Amino acid sequence: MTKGKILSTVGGKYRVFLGDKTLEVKPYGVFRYKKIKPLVGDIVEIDVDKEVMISIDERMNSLIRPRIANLDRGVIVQSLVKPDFSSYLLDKFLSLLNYSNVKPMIVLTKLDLMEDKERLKNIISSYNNLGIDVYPYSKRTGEGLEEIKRAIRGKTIAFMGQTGAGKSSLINLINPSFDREIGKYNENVNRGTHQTKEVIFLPYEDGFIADTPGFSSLELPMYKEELSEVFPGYNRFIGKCKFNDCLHITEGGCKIKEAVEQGVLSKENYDNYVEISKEIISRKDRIF
Ligand SMILES: Nc1nc2c(ncn2[C@@H]2O[C@H](COP(=O)(O)OP(=O)(O)OP(=O)(O)O)[C@@H](O)[C@H]2O)c(=O)[nH]1
Ligand SMILES: [Mg+2]
Ligand SMILES: [Zn+2]
Repeated sequence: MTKGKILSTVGGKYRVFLGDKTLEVKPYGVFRYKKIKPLVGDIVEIDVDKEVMISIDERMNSLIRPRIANLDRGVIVQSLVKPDFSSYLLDKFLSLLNYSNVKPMIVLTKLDLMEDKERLKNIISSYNNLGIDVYPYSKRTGEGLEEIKRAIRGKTIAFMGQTGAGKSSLINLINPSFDREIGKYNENVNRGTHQTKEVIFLPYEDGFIADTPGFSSLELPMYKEELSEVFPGYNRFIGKCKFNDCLHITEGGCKIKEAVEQGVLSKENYDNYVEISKEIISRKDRIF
């Protein structure tokens, strides 16, 4: 028996990386019966002769969007301009990563188009304050590229985020032989064109980089109570508010609201929190 990593899916089969080669395998028949669904990123045991996947190792973590498993880092790729930077969307992605036990990292693309340097400084410092590394970069000038390469070397990471943000472009700069297809930015609807359609891992320097399909919106698959704990920066307040089930909105004795008033937590992010929380409440029936 041999172990490998699922790089991608191809018409019901899975492409498994074995170090020196890749092999396309089918899942073992019993998988369907047991409703076991392999994910890209899974470490699996295979029978090389029969070209069959026999078992899946326990996952370190997994995401539902993009559908992927076993990440050392989820790298949120967000553009500064075209589409315009949105802390609301970024806070949503960060909440999803926290919820899924995936450590985040942020790449800000299209630095060449960003004129408001003060805003850029504020964005970087507000996320650095939460202990999250932020890498501004430009495809046009190459600024920031080496820092990103250094940060991901040897790790298993996925680039994820808005369509048109520049995930595939960045992957091509990291290694031109990856040859990912690049989309356009559509000026009429202010977003990308969903160029990348599949989740795929690319082996890179003792690690793996995943390219993933971009999204234009994201529904968080969690309850408002869960959001109140996984929203970026809020987990260290667990158990500190007056009420144990505090949602940090209307309650008195709320340590998060206090921290926002004192400027310890950002007001912009808190406003996003309230907005996302409302969204979850209004959508709950559809998701669960
Ligand atoms: N000016 C500028 N344009 C960029 C930069 N990065 C990417 N782009 C452009 O943004 C557009 C979208 O790039 P992609 O790499 O296809 O974006 P993506 O995130 O992979 O998009 P999806 O596959 O749809 O999710 C292309 O026209 C790129 O040339 C950058 O740093 N600066
Ligand atoms: Mg792409
Ligand atoms: Zn509270």
